[in-house]
Amino acid sequence: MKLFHSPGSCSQGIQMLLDVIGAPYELVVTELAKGAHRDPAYLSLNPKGKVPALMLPDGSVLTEFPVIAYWLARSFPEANLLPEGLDAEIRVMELTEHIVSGLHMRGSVFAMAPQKFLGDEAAKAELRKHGQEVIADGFQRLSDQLGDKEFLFGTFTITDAAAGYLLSWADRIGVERPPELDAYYERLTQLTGN
Ligand SMILES: N[C@@H](CCC(=O)N[C@@H](CS)C(=O)NCC(=O)O)C(=O)O
Repeated sequence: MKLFHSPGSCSQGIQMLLDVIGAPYELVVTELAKGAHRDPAYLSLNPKGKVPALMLPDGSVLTEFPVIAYWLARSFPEANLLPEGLDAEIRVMELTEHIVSGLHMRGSVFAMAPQKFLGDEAAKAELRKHGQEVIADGFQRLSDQLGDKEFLFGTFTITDAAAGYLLSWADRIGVERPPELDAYYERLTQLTGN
């Protein structure tokens, strides 16, 4: 497998899953800051021009965080990245999807990069504030879900990898991580060679 990864981006969550699984993989650094995701060679692999992308052993390329994470979990069942049974599994998918599509795409992107959407300074500040509110609310939801468990669903699942990258952005987003998530976040950072 080859992971197309930009350090500090959401692809760090897929890197975490690969490290937890322990299967061999190659890390292909695709730095967003250098525009590597817009390189024609990269676009020929992933026309969406985003990371993460995972090249599978058969040479095909998988994109979209929840989908890559699900593929990894199902392909390496011994890593126990999903709970047993449909009812438990869909709760993991539900929160993973919320973190990626809701909190990341509709919260952190607005808070960290309002200039992608608007030029006017006041409008940008308004959008940043909206993104920060989405994230503050989301962090609280993660805290409620965690409770006194070690990971969001008890044992480590793909949802924790998504939560890990989002929590790593707290400073850049400008929202404080709730202190009750500190030990959990620290636990997550131990899991990856990032
Ligand atoms: N829906 C995608 C989102 C991926 C995404 O937004 N990745 C960001 C990095 S965290 C990216 O590649 N941004 C580059 C860009 O939008 O130009 C997924 O789930 O993988």
